[in-house]
Amino acid sequence: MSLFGKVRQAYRSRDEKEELVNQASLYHDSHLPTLWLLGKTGAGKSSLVQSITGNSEAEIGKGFRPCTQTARQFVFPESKPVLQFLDTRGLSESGYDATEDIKICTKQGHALIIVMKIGDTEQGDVLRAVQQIKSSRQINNYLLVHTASHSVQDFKERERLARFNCAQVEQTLGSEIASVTVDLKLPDGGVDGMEHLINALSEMLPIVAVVLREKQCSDEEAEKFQELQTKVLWYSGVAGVSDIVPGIGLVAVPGIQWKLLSDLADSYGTKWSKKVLADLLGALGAGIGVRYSMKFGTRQVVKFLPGWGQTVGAASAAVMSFCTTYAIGRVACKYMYHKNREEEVSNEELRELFYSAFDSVKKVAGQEVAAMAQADRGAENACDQYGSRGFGTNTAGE
Ligand SMILES: Nc1nc2c(ncn2[C@@H]2O[C@H](COP(=O)(O)OP(=O)(O)OP(=O)(O)O)[C@@H](O)[C@H]2O)c(=O)[nH]1
Ligand SMILES: [Mg+2]
Repeated sequence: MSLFGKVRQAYRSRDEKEELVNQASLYHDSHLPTLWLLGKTGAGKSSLVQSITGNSEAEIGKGFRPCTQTARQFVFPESKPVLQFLDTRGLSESGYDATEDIKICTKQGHALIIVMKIGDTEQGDVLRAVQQIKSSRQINNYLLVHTASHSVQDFKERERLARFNCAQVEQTLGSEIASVTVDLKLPDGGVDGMEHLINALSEMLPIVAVVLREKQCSDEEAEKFQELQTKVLWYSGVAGVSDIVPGIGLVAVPGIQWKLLSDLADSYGTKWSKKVLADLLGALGAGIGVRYSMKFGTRQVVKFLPGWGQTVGAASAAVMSFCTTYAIGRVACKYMYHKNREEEVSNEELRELFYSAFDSVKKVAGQEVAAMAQADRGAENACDQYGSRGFGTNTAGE
């Protein structure tokens, strides 16, 4: 885009800015990191989603939306989602064609979870689908989950059966596959092997570790943030997305960060005034560059952060937008929590929290942005492409 175009864009009207933020949200929500579940009917796919998300069977059933002829999507959480499950049906109908489902999965970071009930060695249809997915070369992360482990009491036999199915899949893939053994419905209502499963999923999609891994909160303030964390991640993702397209972030990122702060303020039963916001940003200090982020967009902030200045590409700006938005959200929560209680928090403490929050999502941001850039074959291409969908920067006649 020409310099003139960029400058014009920075002076867009409020409605236009709002529209850009909406476009970024829509784009984000249709490119969520995806866990794709593949398995025979009754293998335990829905039970797995249920165990991972903590949603009830009924909620899962209601939350699934058809997205292709053979797959349904379940986004998590339902509002402001940061992750989605793709549940494949129709495997037992001969001639399952995974092409459409592969397309959905290549839009973002993704992993294929092959679900097999332990002892069910008849896996021809599943293996044929795995073969097709492998041939597409679009999916790099695979995990095999053996379910209903407790239905085989003898431990050695359980291992033997798991190894048998593992070998079948490895033969199809032509490489080793990570696997975990779980039981999603123990007689007492419990689950076995969940921690291993979440760890394995986290290896493939870092967002899983942040959103779904159980955390020990050090105090009440951290607990309160925990409840809001997924929401903060959603805004961060939207900010990152908007910076993938050159120039958009300049307008949209400050707007998204402002929306995040307003949304969080509602949760703490408070409101931002100019003075309070200036107080918080002042506490963080110019070195962090938040002030610049709110005012000029993250691309400019890159210059102020040590170590980032050299690589001001669309991707690094997007990672910056993601991490900065998350860190602002984290710090704002702590600030509001203590302000409500009329307690003092030192600037030093806020600054340290900003940096640690920033670092804690670098991996997530990097993976999301890399996957997006890969899906769109580079930011410049993406710009042209979104232009035709109304996500672009120039309108007719400009
Ligand atoms: N004991 C036990 N039962 C399980 C386990 N996983 C699934 N089941 C049961 O198996 C049945 C089918 O599980 P679902 O999760 O609905 O299977 P699905 O793969 O979603 O099946 P479709 O939706 O038909 O493709 C349900 O009655 C579950 O309770 C498990 O790990 N242990
Ligand atoms: Mg199901």
